[in-house]
Amino acid sequence: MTEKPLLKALNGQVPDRVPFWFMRQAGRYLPEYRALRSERKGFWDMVYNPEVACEITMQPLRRYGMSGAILFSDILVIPHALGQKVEFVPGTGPVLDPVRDAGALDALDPENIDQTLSPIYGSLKNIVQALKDENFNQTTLIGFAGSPWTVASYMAEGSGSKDFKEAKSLAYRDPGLFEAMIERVTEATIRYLSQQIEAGAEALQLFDSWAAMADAEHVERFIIQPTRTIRRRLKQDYPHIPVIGFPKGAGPHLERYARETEIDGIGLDSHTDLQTAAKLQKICCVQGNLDPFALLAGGEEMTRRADNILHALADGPFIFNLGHGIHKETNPDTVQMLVNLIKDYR
Ligand code: 1CP
Repeated sequence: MTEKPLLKALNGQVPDRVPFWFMRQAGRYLPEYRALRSERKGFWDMVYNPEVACEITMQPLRRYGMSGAILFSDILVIPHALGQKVEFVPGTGPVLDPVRDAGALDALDPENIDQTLSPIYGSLKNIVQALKDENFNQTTLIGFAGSPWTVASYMAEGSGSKDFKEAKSLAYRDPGLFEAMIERVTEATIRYLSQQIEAGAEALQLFDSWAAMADAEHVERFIIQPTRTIRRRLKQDYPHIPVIGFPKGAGPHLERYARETEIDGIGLDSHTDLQTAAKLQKICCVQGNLDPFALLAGGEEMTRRADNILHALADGPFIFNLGHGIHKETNPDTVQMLVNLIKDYR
């Protein structure tokens, strides 16, 4: 069996060292990322370039030696590979041609996604080699995708949004159409994640960044059910590959999510108190949940909170992470202080 700390934790054990990684650990807070970014034509030009994506994935590891290396890519590659127009507009974020009717949905083709996605499988192969070459033999390669709910929300909305009014309206106005969209994304996601495993991913995370928008019924139908479908189908072919679910903002539904999706680890946002986290730890491995703004601020408040998290959770199956992605103005030296604190715990 494997000895990598992050995989041990996902397997329900307590590793010798506390495993850690940070959402958005590769990104704009790192000067080396900004330097590389300024040389590229755009975001897709980095995501679909296996050399560049590998280099960006490796950048934070060289500084901090995380237990997890997360593939550099984006959750919106799935709509893009399905044939939807997706652009990253500087200063605005992602812009998509919205899918809100049967005609637009029928144009999306889950059979041909590998054509677009194959460079990403190349990135994973490169990362496997780079981890070997640079002696990161305790580091776990994490592949990922967005959850169907979050991805379908971007697809229907056509952009990021504060309230995803268009996507939510569609889910109520035409639940059949919305469900068909979720099903298409689910199929594409299973295929995509299977290929990521074939290319070297050792663990997977499903980002459900907009889980908080779903009402209780939608949580069941559009979040828990499709997540369980993904988990079960992957388990059939790849029983040893663990899956972390990150249902951000799912508060009152966390326990049901953890039990009913059959995932191996649950990513917790910073709203989750540590007693709740400790209860969830009886169901599966927990991951989280320092507020990225506490990391941005640094200092004593950050230290105290990180210590509290470690003392509450690190003696069970646990992966230290943030409650959401690193803020782009975070000082890399503060990240180093946090890393030292985690490494000193055990
Ligand atoms: O440099 C830039 O301008 C691009 C910024 C950027 C980066 C660094 C985007 C655009 N995506 C990424 C990489 C990325 N995205 C990773 C890489 C691995 C790592 O964590 O280091 C991952 C896992 C994602 C996942 C992702 N993309 C999510 C889920 C996680 C989260 O933050 O909630 C979401 C919601 C997206 C959509 C997206 N992509 C990019 C932006 C700015 C957004 C958010 C758009 C919005 O809702 O306004």
